Amino acid sequence: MTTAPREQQVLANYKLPELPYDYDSLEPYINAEIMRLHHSKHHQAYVNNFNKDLEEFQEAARNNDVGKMMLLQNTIKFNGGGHINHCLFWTNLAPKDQGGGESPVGELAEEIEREWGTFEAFKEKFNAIVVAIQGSGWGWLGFCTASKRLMIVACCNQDPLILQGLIPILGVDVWEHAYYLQYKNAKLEYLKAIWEVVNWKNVAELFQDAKAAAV
Ligand code: MN3
Repeated sequence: MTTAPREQQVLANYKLPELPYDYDSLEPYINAEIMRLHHSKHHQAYVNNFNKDLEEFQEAARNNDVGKMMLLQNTIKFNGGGHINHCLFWTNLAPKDQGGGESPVGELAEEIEREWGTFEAFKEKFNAIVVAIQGSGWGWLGFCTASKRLMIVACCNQDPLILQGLIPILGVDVWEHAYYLQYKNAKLEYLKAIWEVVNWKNVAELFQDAKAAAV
């Protein structure tokens, strides 16, 4: 296999990001076993497969193999989506002693109240939409670039929210690997618990970035 000049290569060197906290630091809401497996095994697998997909895509592009390039689209969406979704998820969470679970303030809090009345009503609505996902997926709070409003959206598999015209600011992983070892079939209990470790400071920063990007 000949190697293309560097500038012609798709970057296929995505890496698993370090967690900004310890695996056991979200307990008792998410236990250390889940966090260790989720980060070091599941997310790592998305990273590895995404890099492999991109290498194959590059090879297909070099060979002008359009059929192969199109066939790779779904797996790139799946593994690349898995990578970017998890990167966001880790930063959306924080241990209690790093501000996890503290209610949003300022502009983001005002926007949530404008859309859903109260923060409590927002969480209930979010949980109701997300618990209804059939099979694997994600619950999102996203900023719609067209309406310039916040929306709660449920997505299947690893489908990135950006494909629906929304910039994600908070993602909640509702694949079974995210909760089953601790919560078993009680998905709603997991969803109720996760608010205790949401890093609203991070979500507020992403909200500001999304507004700036959508101008
Ligand atoms: Mn996951």
